Amino acid sequence: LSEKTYLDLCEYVLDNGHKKEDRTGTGTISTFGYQMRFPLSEGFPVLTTKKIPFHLIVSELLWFIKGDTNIRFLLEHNNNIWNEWAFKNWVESSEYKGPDMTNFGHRAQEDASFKALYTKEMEFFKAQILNDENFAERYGDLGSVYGSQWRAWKTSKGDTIDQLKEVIESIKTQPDSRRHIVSAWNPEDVPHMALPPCHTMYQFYVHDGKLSCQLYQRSGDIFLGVPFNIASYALLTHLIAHETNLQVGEFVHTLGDAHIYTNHMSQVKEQLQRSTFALPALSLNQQKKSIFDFEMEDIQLKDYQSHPPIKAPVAV
Ligand code: UFP
Repeated sequence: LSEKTYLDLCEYVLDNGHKKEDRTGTGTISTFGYQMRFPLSEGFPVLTTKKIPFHLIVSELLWFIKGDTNIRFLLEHNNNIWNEWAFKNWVESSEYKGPDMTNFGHRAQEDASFKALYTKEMEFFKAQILNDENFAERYGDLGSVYGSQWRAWKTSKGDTIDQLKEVIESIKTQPDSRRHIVSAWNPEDVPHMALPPCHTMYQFYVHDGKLSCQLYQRSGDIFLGVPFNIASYALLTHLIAHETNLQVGEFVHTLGDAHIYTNHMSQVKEQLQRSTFALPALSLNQQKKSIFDFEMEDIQLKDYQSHPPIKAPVAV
């Protein structure tokens, strides 16, 4: 059962995790090195023990696949998951004339009156990104994020490599290859990045007419991040299997620092009390062939039944 694989990870870290401080100052319990296997033919591995907003996973993945790095596309799809990174560019620019937003992430969690100010500035920022193309070009672009690493990796010669297109081509032409890899980790960029890639690389494997994918994730927030990451890479595997005329095999998820934040403990325990529902199925528009042509409405979950969401603070 796919979901049990995730719930086992939660239990494993609750039982074996050691206390570890982290960059955000929140504190975690953590273990190093953990692997999960999700047989994708058993159903689509989205959690049923809490509701996962699947549309956010779809729009974010389509954004990566397009090679887009501007949050405008995400906002057009009501997806706010990358807003803070772009907002930071704006409030740190000389063009910004509003109230001081230094350290806005922490302050919004701790101070209700600051949170009201911040929310107002963020709403203004989002409206500007959507309504003013020029503003969006100046402040909506996140630069080195997955879209550029996957589709336009910068080389020392000054040109770019489309890793995603090349890996799809190599799956089609040399399925047995052991080199079907997409890398997001660029040691030259890392020192200047606010968030170095969590999904450092992934590899595909073809056997018996089935496509499998393994992700190496250097750091995983087990309660909030990992459930999204599982669904996202499962979807990517389905899309690439669709384009390459293969069935889906397994998604193998390898975690480096696998941690539960100390302020997520009660939420994890609550979730572990819940029973699972049968996994939903994924339905892809069969008229579309290339993954580069897929749009939101071409990707649907059928019969997704789940328990309600569980709220938890994001570590910032
Ligand atoms: N994180 C995830 N999945 C993601 C993502 C971030 O779990 O897709 F982008 C979590 C892991 C960690 C934090 O808790 O975000 C990143 O912090 P750090 O760079 O210090 O590992």
